[in-house]
Amino acid sequence: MLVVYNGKSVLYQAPVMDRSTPAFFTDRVYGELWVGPRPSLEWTQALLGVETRPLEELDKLSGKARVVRGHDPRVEGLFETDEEADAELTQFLSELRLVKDEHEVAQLQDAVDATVKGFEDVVRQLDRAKETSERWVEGVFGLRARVEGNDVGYGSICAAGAHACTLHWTDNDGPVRDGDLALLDMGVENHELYTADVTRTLPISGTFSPRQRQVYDLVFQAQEAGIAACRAGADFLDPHRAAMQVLAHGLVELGVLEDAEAALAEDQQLYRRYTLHGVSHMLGNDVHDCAHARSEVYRKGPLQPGYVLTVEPGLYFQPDDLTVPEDLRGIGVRIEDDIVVTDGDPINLSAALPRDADGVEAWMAGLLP
Ligand SMILES: [Mn+2]
Repeated sequence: MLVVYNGKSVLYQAPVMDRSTPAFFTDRVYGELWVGPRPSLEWTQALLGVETRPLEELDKLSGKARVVRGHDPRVEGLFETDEEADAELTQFLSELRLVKDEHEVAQLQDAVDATVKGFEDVVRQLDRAKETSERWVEGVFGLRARVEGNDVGYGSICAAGAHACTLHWTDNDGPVRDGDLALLDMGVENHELYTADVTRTLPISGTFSPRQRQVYDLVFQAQEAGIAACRAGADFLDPHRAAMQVLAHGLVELGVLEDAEAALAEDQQLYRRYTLHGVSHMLGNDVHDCAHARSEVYRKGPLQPGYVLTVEPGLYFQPDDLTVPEDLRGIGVRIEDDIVVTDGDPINLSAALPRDADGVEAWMAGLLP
């Protein structure tokens, strides 16, 4: 636990419980017999450059403090706290993380690079997934995540066929069939715990059908518009607005909506039946980073250089939705990339994974068994 007092930081850490102490045998949380060797206080202090003291000294602290709640009830009980002041601290910490420095962007790139390898692994093993289920995809990606990084950053969504229309499909127990699409939303969390968040929607056979390609191209165009809108000074919501304009007009061409402008009207928003979610969230140590930042500095604020956010438009035609042409039902497409806002053009950290339909097919052709 980190305590900040008058600008000075002290880290409280459980001491080493080696053979010199009975806790070696008895402490299931820190005892080395149970969990293996752990860093000493001196080691942590040298690594982080922060004064480090034994955890039990925490009990000597008391008085008024602000506490990040929800982690350790014992710590919450040590101090006189105020709910509003605590919430303010959590919010402050979230807002400190909005702008990423060079090191953090490099960490996110590292997480994305491992994620790209994971997607390649999955395509190489699509034949095994066809013999088994979506779980093969989840497992293959999870292997890469554990070997290259710390873990997956969030439960992988491996959604073949109509499962793509379930936004958080994580059961991943369905069949993987030629002719269907597979919507794969997966990200590696690297060793410094920064996570990627990438989605590709792949034709399982390696080739889009004409109708699938129509939907895919539309989502791609929407994403292009969204990424182009990721400019410093623009509203955080501008990428969303740009993508929704494209999707609403495209839905008319697909025969789903009759009038794009009417559908986009503030009191109508009919397109949302098929777009379902916002296009962007911040990315960092958490997949939905900075979640406690005030709305006026995050969702309703401007984009700033150093922001890293996702751009992830999608279209989802539920298999039982009678408002869409029959041949679209059960198709779900999302394309998601991780974008850095700069003083100039946005940088796509996940550009190594092709996004356009031709690029995806060519990339798959080079990997499929
Ligand atoms: Mn996302």
